Amino acid sequence: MTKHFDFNRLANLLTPSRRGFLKGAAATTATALVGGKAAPARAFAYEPYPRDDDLTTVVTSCAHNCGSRHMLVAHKKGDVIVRLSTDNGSYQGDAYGTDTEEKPQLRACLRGRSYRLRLYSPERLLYPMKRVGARGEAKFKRISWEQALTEISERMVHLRETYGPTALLDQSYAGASYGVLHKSDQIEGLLGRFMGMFGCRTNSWSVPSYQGTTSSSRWTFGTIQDGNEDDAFAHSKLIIMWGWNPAYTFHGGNTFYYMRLAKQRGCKFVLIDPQYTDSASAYDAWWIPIRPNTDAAMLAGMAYHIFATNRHDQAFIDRFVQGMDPGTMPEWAKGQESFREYIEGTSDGIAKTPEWASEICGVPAENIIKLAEMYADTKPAALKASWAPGRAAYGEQYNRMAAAVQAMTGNIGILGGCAEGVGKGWHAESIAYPYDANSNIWYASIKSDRWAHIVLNYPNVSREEAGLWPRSDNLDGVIPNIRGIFWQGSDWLNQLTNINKEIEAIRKLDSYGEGESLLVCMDSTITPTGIWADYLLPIATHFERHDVALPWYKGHYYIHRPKVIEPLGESKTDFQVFTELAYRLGFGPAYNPRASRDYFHDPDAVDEAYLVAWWEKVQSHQGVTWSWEEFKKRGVYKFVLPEPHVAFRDQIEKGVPFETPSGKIEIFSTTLAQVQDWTRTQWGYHIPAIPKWIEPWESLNHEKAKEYPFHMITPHPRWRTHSIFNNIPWLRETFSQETTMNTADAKRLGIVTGDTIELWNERGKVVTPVHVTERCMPGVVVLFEGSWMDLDENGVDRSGNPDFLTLDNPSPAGAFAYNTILVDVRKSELAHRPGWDQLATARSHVFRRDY
Ligand SMILES: Nc1nc2c(c(=O)[nH]1)N[C@H]1C(S)=C(S)[C@@H](COP(=O)(O)OP(=O)(O)OC[C@H]3O[C@@H](n4cnc5c(=O)[nH]c(N)nc54)[C@H](O)[C@@H]3O)O[C@H]1N2
Ligand SMILES: Nc1nc2c(c(=O)[nH]1)N[C@H]1C(S)=C(S)[C@@H](COP(=O)(O)OP(=O)(O)OC[C@H]3O[C@@H](n4cnc5c(=O)[nH]c(N)nc54)[C@H](O)[C@@H]3O)O[C@H]1N2
Ligand code: SF4
Ligand SMILES: [Mo]
Repeated sequence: MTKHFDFNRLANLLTPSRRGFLKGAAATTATALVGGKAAPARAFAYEPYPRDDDLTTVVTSCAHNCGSRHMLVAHKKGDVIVRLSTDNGSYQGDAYGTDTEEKPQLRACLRGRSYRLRLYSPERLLYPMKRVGARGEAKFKRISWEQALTEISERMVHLRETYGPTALLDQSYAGASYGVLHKSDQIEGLLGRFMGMFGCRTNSWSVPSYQGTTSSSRWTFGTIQDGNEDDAFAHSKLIIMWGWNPAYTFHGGNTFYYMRLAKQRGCKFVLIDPQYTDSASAYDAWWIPIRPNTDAAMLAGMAYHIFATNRHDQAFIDRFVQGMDPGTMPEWAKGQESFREYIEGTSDGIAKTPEWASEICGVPAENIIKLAEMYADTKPAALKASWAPGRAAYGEQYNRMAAAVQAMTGNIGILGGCAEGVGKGWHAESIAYPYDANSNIWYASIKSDRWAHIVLNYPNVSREEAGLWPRSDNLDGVIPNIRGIFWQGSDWLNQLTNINKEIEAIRKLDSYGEGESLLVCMDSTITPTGIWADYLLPIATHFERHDVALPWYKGHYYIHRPKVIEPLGESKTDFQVFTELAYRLGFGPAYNPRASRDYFHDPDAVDEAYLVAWWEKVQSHQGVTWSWEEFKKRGVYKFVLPEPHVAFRDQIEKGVPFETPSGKIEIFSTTLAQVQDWTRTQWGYHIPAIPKWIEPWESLNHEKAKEYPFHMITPHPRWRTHSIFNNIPWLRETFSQETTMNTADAKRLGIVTGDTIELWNERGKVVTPVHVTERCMPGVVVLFEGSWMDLDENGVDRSGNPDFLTLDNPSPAGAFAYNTILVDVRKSELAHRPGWDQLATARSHVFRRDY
């Protein structure tokens, strides 16, 4: 410990009222410091309901990887938030109630509005904790920051010196991606910078959300900025929601508002989904149920019909597209198979007719034809190809096939059309901390959900199995010897595929003996992942630190996030923890150039300086005239764009080249066509140069369906952000973690709504209540991702987390196969456990008990 590191100062960080409360709690009668004098403390809950003018109002935002970013307005008394409200149109300085097409309100959903319960939840981590039982046994004791950071830094050095520069795995993810300063992320995150500078980091390169889409968008358009802003939807005449349910799964903050405008203007809606969704019922959509993961085949059938009836836009194709047909193949690839030849079967003898597609996807051929005609004949039409169908084995082929159909109808770069894809829209200025040559240094980079496979099979793992990203030095192809994991802004043990295999990998790490591996979880609450860690570090939430919020893929605004309240307990920001660890490991000043060692105790001035410098970039790049002080006063800055932002407008209207090697929309990919040795690419295995239908590993068409007759899909829950908010009582009242299944299937199995069922395959078994409905097609079961795993003594997950059933093989382009799952189902006597404690929702005894 250095002399700068003075833990006694912690006491000073506690606010007067909280210090008073603690003091009061120590004496038997509770007291609080009021005006410096001790007075009897009164819990707010028992006070008369405070009126608005008794409270201080602070504008901030909601957070996390939730599909949007809305305003939250905190109303506080002293240092306690007693109410949360949201945008009312007035905070930017406009009249109360302002809510226009150009400048809509950023009104929070139920998750955001219940955030106070997450802040003050019994699961909140307040102190550093150290494991005292076996891993996963959930026995921890409170320790000091000094002890935690000393032990962690010593163990880090030991692992790096003994097992080399790939021994520590970075599993930072998007829990805190959407702030400019306190960031968790695979590429831009604070952890990546910390571990890279430390000289020991295996990175994880594939994105669970949409790696199939990312690969597809990069190959096809050369960028993932292929999204329009949501107001563009208001100008569509036809919106095809392909595996897209924005009523549940947010994809932007005001999507539904703009879709309603489209509806009012006469837009037609179609849904392609194994389940009939609330989005479909809201817009009276034509529902086309489809066998899961067969979307690429259906799109191929549509392409066939569009070509066959000459409905394609040949002028658009000739001008903007590479490889759509023999005439648009590049010189160097003349004679290779173009998309049209594949679709017509000139190359493989199989014409991808609607009848051919119908056999695979279960949609009647006449419906495929009708949809193809609707899409090709309606201008402009938005085929919104969302991510879930691509979150599957060979998911990238679905996304590429959708891009081909979007391109052949000329629906790209025009208002009311749609080229998404990944769908990132307006470009935000996203980083306030130093992002430079020291950031994102890595010594190995693996496909994210291969870590357990690598640990279990080390060193007998091929580079293609690991999905190793190529390097140009002597670490190229070296399989990482993973000995430790840092979880920051991720609950990945609960959220990656095949959890039982992950648990086996942790057991393998255990077998190396005490001190030879290290699991650290940094979070603001105890999480299912944290239960398996050696150290739990309490992280201040975005209410307790200074930052600016970014929109999530869509939206053009910034929301100021002041420090609304002081950090609860002993919590610190991620940036404080990494900076202090970096000082202990010898690179503190380089890691956080604006900070001194004192940052661990007082981060405010440094954070402000980073944010001011960031605001200067915003002012110079984005034409904002407000001063930083004005922004802080108002709390939100909404840009008013001169016209709706439409991806690739300049390419189509002004002839600006696409960012692909050929400068065209590449349906025939230059990159893929030129690969010599697939094992030397990060993909590892062959990927065709044009989009093709490839049978997934598991589906209703597969042999295995005889043994496991149900295809499970695992969408995102409306009432949670992945695993976040699982413990919130208010939200609990609105949902149940249940399986949805079709009436005919249920009848055959003697199951009715409210029964408990078990679902299993060779990877695991889970228990949930069941909801029987006609809204789910036969042969399919729907179970939402993100429940907090809760294993019983027989290894059955009583919470109903579908990731006990998913397969950890990533698709060649890196897509996670989260929706490629066959299972069997039966009625069960086992009890479902919807939370760690159904009534209190709390696992707080885990760390409140005295070990
Ligand atoms: N079966 C199935 N599984 C899936 C999916 C699916 O479709 N099906 N979807 C996948 C997808 S798309 C995703 S994106 C992943 C999400 O996987 P995760 O990112 O692991 O999920 P979250 O529950 O959002 O976990 C984020 C964690 O970050 C913490 N956190 C939030 N803010 C901060 C902060 O400022 N600092 C720190 N240190 N921690 C913070 C939160 O408390 C939370 O525990 O799940 C994947 N899992
Ligand atoms: N409320 C809420 N919103 C969120 C999130 C959240 O956790 N909660 N997470 C955010 C994140 S990180 C992400 S990645 C996005 C994910 O966004 P999406 O991938 O768009 O969302 P999902 O909910 O997984 O699935 C959307 C629809 O696809 C359908 N579907 C599943 N498999 C198939 C298939 O094989 N074919 C077809 N045609 N349809 C299929 C499902 O039934 C569902 O109705 O959502 C974001 N928004
Ligand atoms: S959509 Fe996301 S940002 Fe908006 S209120 Fe809900 S949880 Fe918060
Ligand atoms: Mo995601």
